[in-house]
Amino acid sequence: MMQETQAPLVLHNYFRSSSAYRVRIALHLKGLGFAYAPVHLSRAGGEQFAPAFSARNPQQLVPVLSDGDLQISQSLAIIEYLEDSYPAHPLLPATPRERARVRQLALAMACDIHPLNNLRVLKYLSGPMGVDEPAKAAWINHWHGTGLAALEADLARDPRRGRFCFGDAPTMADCCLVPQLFNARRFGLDLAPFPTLLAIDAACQDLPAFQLAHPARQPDSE
Ligand SMILES: N[C@@H](CCC(=O)N[C@@H](CS)C(=O)NCC(=O)O)C(=O)O
Repeated sequence: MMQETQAPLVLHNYFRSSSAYRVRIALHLKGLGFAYAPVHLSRAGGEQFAPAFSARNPQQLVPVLSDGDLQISQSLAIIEYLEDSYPAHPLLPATPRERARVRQLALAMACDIHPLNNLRVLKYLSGPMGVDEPAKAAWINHWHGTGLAALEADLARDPRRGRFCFGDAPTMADCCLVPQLFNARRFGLDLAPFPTLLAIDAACQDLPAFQLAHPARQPDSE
């Protein structure tokens, strides 16, 4: 169900960006319409470095959400903004203790897994650092594997887990998990050691919001 917004929300993003994928899931879970503004991260040296985009986000990273004259970067700040502005279809649970738990899971992915395998880090490894392709692949899989193993151990024993990371409705943690697993698969990591994560991923993939947000469904998909 699409919801009217005061100013059209515009998501500056890239189909394969896992940070942008998080926000697309959140927008669709909340039923919010948005305009899709593609930013190609490698064409012409990377459109994130173009002056117009750098002015929007000096970090030169997607996603950025524009809401009228407001520009918000950082996917979790965007999701929290959506949560505060559009409380229907909540992505955080009700109590401080529960919200801390969901944020803990989301931040483990957004702060400790994703940044080590981000495009600019990989480009720096293969460029100035002179790392060859097998060593780069080992780096990617090491940091994905380490982070996902900790998440698996945590979620497997957690009684608060339900069909999703927290309970039986998707939260901000699931918005982060599905893109992170998409990335891990793309880089060829064997996910068999993470059955709990795979079960949650499967539950998410059943929901239209996650299907609509998938990289393959985006207008700039290649
Ligand atoms: N912590 C940021 C990370 C943003 C980020 O790293 N975006 C990546 C795509 S997933 C990007 O724009 N990379 C461009 C580059 O590395 O040059 C967030 O959660 O939004």
